[in-house]
Amino acid sequence: MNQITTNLPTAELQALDAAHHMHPFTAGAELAAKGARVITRAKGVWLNDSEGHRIIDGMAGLWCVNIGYGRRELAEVAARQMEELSYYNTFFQTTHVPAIALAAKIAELAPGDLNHVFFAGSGSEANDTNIRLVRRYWDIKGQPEKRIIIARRNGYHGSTMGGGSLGGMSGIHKHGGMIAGIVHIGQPDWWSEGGEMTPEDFGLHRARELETMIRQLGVENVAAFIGEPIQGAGGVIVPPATYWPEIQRICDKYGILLIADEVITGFGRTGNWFGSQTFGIRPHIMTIAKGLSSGYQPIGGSIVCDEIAHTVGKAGDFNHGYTYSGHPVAAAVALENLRILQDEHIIEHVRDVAHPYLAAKWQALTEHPMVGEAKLVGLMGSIALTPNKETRAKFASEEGKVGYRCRERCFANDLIMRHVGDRMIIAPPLVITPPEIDVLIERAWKSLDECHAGLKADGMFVAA
Ligand code: PXG
Repeated sequence: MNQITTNLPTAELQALDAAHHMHPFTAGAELAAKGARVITRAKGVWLNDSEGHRIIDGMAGLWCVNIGYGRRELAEVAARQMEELSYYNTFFQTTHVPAIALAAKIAELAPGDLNHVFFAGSGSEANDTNIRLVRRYWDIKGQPEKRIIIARRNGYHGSTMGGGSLGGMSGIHKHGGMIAGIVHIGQPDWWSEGGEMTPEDFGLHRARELETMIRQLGVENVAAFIGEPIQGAGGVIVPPATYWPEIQRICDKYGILLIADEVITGFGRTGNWFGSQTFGIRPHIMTIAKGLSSGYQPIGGSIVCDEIAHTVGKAGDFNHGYTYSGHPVAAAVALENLRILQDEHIIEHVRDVAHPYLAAKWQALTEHPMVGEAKLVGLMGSIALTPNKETRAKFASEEGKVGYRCRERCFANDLIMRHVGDRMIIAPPLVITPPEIDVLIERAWKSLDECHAGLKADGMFVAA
């Protein structure tokens, strides 16, 4: 076979891709017919594809490239680490400096007494760790029947069996089933599900489903509650201000462990180091991944509070771990990423520059005839597409069709803005500058205009 490089014609790369590469969350046959977009290079917030397009990445890859693409420092750290110690495990009473340094740094950054890190290779793996960890904790406490974890419909916690079961997406449950001992309550999505309630009342209403569920199951059977501070993959659903304080109150009242899944909201995305700080959540465990290394290396983990770490640590072996837990190259790269986030004041940039600049322009999108609400926390935003803003109506077409059409226009205009159902979402690299925000917004307006015109021409701008 010829060597496969970026010099091959796009069509040839696409044919090879279709022949041998199974893509995540993708209809293989449909993609094979269409051909995947081939991304070749990236720098800062800009992607290049094999056809010479220069695309602005409004999604930071998959919500992960917080410091932007192409930072040489991380490449140098990786190369140095590979030469010095390319791999060693952290099982069997051994350790190495990158894992020590990264765990200590994370403990310093994390709030409260979240002082201990169990490393994984991804967010999904970390959530699988969490399931086993909270059950093990209650076992040791002499309450082995406390096993059930309460999560939320339309939450996302990964796609391993554990992560996929914690998530509340029926499409995932249908492919392979669910593990036992996980139940779901409603999500705090006021726009779609709030009806006539005020957002504040609806936030309380949805939080109190947790209390109802705990009582129904019996508190003696419930181990933990897990939630994303802001649902990401579910459509950037920002909960009403009343929601998290009420969830916290209920977890405190019943002594239920609280797991904040910070895979997206961690490491600056919401304008603080962690989304829990933005929403005043005091979790016992945080799930982390993505922004931990800005996606330069696959690494995730669980940040664990003193009580759980000490209890589990004193009780003998915790029979759990991954070959790549605390991988030295991934850990060294993550540490360098955290140094850059801190030394270059990137979180301050989000809070004081990028968020305020984008917020005004993002809010102005609601003046577009098909945009209902606009939400933006830090650099995590969504807009709801609707044929009628007053009634918050859904489109007559199947949910997601309009969103898909809008995303296609964005792609055509060299903007990566995703759709989840009929919401459009963004989460650009945290280093995005005001002039780059101008480009993003200009392309978003153009794409919305084109989508709107297309819907009207096709008789699709109608309410259900
Ligand atoms: N928790 C949360 C909150 C996530 O967003 C995971 C766990 C799982 O992480 P890994 O590293 O195992 O993928 C995620 C991942 C999307 C999309 O379509 C979102 C994620 C992954 C893939 C696609 O928005 N989030």
